[in-house]
Amino acid sequence: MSDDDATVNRIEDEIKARARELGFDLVGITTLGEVESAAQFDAWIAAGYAGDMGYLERGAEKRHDTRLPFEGVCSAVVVAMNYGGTQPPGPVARYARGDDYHELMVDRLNELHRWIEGVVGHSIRGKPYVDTGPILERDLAQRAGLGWIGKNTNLLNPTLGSFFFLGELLLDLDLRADQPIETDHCGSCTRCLDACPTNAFVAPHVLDATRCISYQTIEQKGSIDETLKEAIGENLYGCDICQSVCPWNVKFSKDATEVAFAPREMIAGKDARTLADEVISMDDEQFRTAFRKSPIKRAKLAGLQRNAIVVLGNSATAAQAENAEAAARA
Ligand code: B12
Ligand code: SF4
Ligand code: SF4
Repeated sequence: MSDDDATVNRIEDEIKARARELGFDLVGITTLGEVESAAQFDAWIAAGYAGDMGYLERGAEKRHDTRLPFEGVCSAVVVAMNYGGTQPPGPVARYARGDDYHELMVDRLNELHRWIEGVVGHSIRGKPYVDTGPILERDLAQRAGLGWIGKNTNLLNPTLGSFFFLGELLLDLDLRADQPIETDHCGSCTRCLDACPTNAFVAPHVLDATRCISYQTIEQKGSIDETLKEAIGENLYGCDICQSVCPWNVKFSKDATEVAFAPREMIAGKDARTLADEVISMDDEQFRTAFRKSPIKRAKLAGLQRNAIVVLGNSATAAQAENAEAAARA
């Protein structure tokens, strides 16, 4: 190994150590370039699985090559932040129970960027993204060695499961890439595919987003698909089912250490019926106060109330069924 190599290695190790100090749970480094799974992405769009998420198609070309979203960059520091898969199930997906992750992670990636500039002693072109750029983040994270893409399409890490956010700092700085995890550790397991209540997986690794509860309750702004209402069950906002059943999450999920991701009072420990009732009776001002800084703001009050009506309909049906069963037993 030359002296130059030793220096480069030291920088990478220091970057990773600093990223961990900033609260990131996983860190990997990769080079940018053509995206191996670009063809799968195109096929997915062509099949109509993106539904109304038109921004995915609009940014398709940039998603083919990770150098395109921000000109002049060649490496990425890819990070993951655990949001706590150990939390009990509930009507709100775990990722959305605390404060919004976008700004928090982007701020810290900016801090990492400034720190790297300090270490190398000159300014470096670069840009952080957390969900915010035309980048296939799971593909990039796989390439950076953070995990493998499970049959439920989530990125899974062998020591943390999949209940984490992804983000990346693109840089115009030559860095040595980590080795990707090439092995698919799903094996013959199909638990996620079998557990999905809306049958949203058309095949392993391929999700029809239009059937996904997460899409129905968060992304799409119209009415909820009639044929899916019952299967949505008590999921008021998002869905964790295909992750909760995953053996890697059952075994390796960890409590989140980031206080901003702790469930807010409005949500913590509430059952679906209680929370849906509260949402139904909210006005705009109460919604803004209850969900200040929360990812739930994305659905707006009208969207959340639309979901609450579905949940209440389903929990009424469930309660009626229980009563009917009890009456039949009496
Ligand atoms: C659009 C979107 C959605 C859509 C579509 C989801 C989907 N599976 O595509 C909806 C609204 C449904 C959604 C839901 C959720 N999302 Co989302 N979403 C995104 C977003 C913005 C883009 C994803 C995308 O481009 N999809 C297009 C498809 C084609 O890409 P893909 O699923 O990643 O598929 C790739 C691979 O699977 C591979 N591939 C295809 N076929 C095959 C076959 C084999 C054999 C292999 C190995 C690979 C492979 O190629 C594809 C292209 O690279 C990303 C952020 C980002 N910029 O990447 C977050 C992101 C993927 N979402 C995230 C989260 C947390 C969620 C939810 C868990 C939230 C929730 N609890 O409700 C659910 C999970 C649902 C699920 N099972 O995926 C995290 C995932 C973190 C992780 N550990 O993986 C991300 C990365 C956001 C972030 N920055 O943290 N999401
Ligand atoms: S998030 Fe829920 S609805 Fe979407 S694919 Fe997973 S289990 Fe199915
Ligand atoms: S449940 Fe099984 S098949 Fe699905 S992602 Fe986890 S290990 Fe893979």
